[in-house]
Amino acid sequence: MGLYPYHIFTKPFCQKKITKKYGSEAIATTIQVPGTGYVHKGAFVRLAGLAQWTIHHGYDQNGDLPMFWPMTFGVQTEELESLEWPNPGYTIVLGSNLVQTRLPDVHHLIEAKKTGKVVVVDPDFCSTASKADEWVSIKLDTDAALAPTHADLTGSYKVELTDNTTVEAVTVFSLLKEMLTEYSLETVAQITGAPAETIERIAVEAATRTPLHIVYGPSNYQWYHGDLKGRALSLLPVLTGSIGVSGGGISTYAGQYRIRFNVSEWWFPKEGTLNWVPYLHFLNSGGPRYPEKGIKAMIGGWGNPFDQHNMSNALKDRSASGDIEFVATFDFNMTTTCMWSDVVFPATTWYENYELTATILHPYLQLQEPAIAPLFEARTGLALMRGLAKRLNPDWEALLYPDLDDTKASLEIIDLLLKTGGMETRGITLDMVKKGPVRLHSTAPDDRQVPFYEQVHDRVPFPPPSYPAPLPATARFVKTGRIEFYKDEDLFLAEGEQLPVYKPTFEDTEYKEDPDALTKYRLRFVTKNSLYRVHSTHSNNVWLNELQGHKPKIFLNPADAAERNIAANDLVEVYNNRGKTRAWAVIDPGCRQGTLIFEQGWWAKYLQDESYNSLTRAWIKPLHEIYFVPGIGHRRSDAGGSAVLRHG
Ligand SMILES: Nc1nc2c(c(=O)[nH]1)N[C@H]1C(S)=C(S)[C@@H](COP(=O)(O)OP(=O)(O)OC[C@H]3O[C@@H](n4cnc5c(=O)[nH]c(N)nc54)[C@H](O)[C@@H]3O)O[C@H]1N2
Ligand SMILES: Nc1nc2c(c(=O)[nH]1)N[C@H]1C(S)=C(S)[C@@H](COP(=O)(O)OP(=O)(O)OC[C@H]3O[C@@H](n4cnc5c(=O)[nH]c(N)nc54)[C@H](O)[C@@H]3O)O[C@H]1N2
Ligand SMILES: [Mo]
Repeated sequence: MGLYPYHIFTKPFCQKKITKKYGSEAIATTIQVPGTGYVHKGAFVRLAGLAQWTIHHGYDQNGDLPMFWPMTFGVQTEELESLEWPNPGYTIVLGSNLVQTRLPDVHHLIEAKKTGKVVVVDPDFCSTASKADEWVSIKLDTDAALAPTHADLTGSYKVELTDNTTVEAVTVFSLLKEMLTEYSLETVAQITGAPAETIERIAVEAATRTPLHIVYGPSNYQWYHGDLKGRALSLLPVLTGSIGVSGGGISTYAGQYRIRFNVSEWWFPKEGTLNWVPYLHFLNSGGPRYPEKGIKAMIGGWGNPFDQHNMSNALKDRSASGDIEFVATFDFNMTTTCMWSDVVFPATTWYENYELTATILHPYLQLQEPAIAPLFEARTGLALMRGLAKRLNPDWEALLYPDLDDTKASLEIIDLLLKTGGMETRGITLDMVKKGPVRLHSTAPDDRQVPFYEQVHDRVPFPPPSYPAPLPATARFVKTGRIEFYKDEDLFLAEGEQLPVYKPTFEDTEYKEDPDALTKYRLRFVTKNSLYRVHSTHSNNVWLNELQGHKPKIFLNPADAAERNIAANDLVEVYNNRGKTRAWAVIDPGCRQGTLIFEQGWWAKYLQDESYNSLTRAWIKPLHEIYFVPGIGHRRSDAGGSAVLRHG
């Protein structure tokens, strides 16, 4: 049957005990990003629904949710596929290190230099900057001020209302132009620290060499006001007519979130109910959907939250104090999270199981096939959920293919997903994916991944659907059915954010809480992704660690180093009010003054048990609470939640 042997459950999985004491929603599960595993991650979601556990979505857990998308376009996220990268006339990459973080695809970006131009805007001379036609260094978190405009859509009009009264209305563009008078070239140069001449020249080039493609990277939007930056940057492709066309638009390349077709049949059985709770509400022990008696048990896979997630120290403290009573982890590496777990379920790797994947850069369905049988006691996610269901409730077990072995059940589920996936999977069969990757269908010609093609060419109202949410759950974000740069809800007005303005870093968060932080801590800590790891995965790979001299590194500008008497290769401590970490110094003139860059992902055991994530803090921006639809299925239509950032 492929179920786990009983001895793995010897410390009894105490779901029954916790449920009795606190209710089933006190057990929280997480599956990280959906796109890399529709079958086994789906099994977790399915049982979570049946058992009525709480579930967290990877999108806000990681801070990867780009909030300008729902605010401006009414979708969760969109992007050009990498096959479109050679097509723009002009590409501006703002804070996305594609050479490292999209390594297998980046040759397509290099192609774009042949017929177009590639500009990288980044406070760091990162690998992508080194390959670009031009690098513009700006101060951290000032991108919103950079986004300029062109065009004329101004004017004021008399508009008759349904009650026959007449009001004077001005266009959004007029308001925007008025607001932009505050952002003269000189002011923008001063805010961003980039030369006025460069800003002006790039603005003219971008406007005249269309289609324009903006790549707005996760690290850049994972700031408190990342939504404002995204709303401002969206203006550029919109005003230059670069939306809905091949090679144009704005793209955000974070993790593999995008659910590319309807997964409801497998993920959301009608017998179940899912209680989606934002991960930050869990960290803050509160929020609109936080279970009344709290979250007392965690059961997770595909992640290492005790190193990798915001406020990992809070998680450790709560586990140590007994507030979190039980942690179970499903992994094939003995990570820091496994060390903190009561039970570790040995998981299969991608070489040992069947799985169906389809990711954001690649609109293809791909079948993972086992190269070897599972080693030792390793089992798949489906086997784990079947093992738990068998011991918990025969009714739940009955909905998890009890009569089939693990391989047969996995293939049956893939077949079901393909048959019920909707327009995107129409005509695609298991036999086809067994032969190789199969392109999903889209509404653009040749099934290409060109966001908003239908909206621009066929005048279909915004937004297109965002799986797995039903359309009304996201359509309510852009009530006009159009791209919205002006937001007139009360909260936007109260915050002065009805138009995309620039707001300085930390003023609404860190400095509000501790005004002294402004003078006490003068360096800004950025934790970028490493070439040698995917987050903390491969942290324990000795060959990759050898390439790094077995040393975690911190990069800083020569002037900042000199001021502090720091020499190359010194072991330094980085600290703030919340915590500290240590690393070896690299003196790097490419790193902008005032910025400190740590390559994240080292397990705690390589950092004397001190975590880079003890310095970070995720603040909840109130506006985000109303603009996030978590992974709700088509069977449910409510929504709510929040997005997060992780820096600062
Ligand atoms: N090798 C590798 N690849 C990965 C990952 C990995 O861990 N390792 N992780 C994957 C995942 S889940 C994600 S979310 C992505 C992350 O992908 P990226 O966002 O590309 O990753 P980072 O290296 O963190 O950041 C890119 C750049 O953003 C810059 N930056 C930071 N703040 C600002 C700002 O305010 N303005 C501007 N203009 N630039 C700024 C940094 O200096 C850095 O050079 O990568 C994915 N790919
Ligand atoms: N300071 C700081 N913190 C960050 C970030 C940052 O840039 N700076 N980035 C944030 C972002 S964008 C993200 S996406 C998160 C990522 O955070 P995590 O998702 O926690 O990423 P990893 O640390 O790589 O942990 C993935 C775990 O899944 C396991 N795994 C891999 N494949 C499988 C599988 O098929 N089955 C099972 N069962 N397990 C598997 C691996 O062994 C590994 O232990 O980190 C966030 N945290
Ligand atoms: Mo991510």
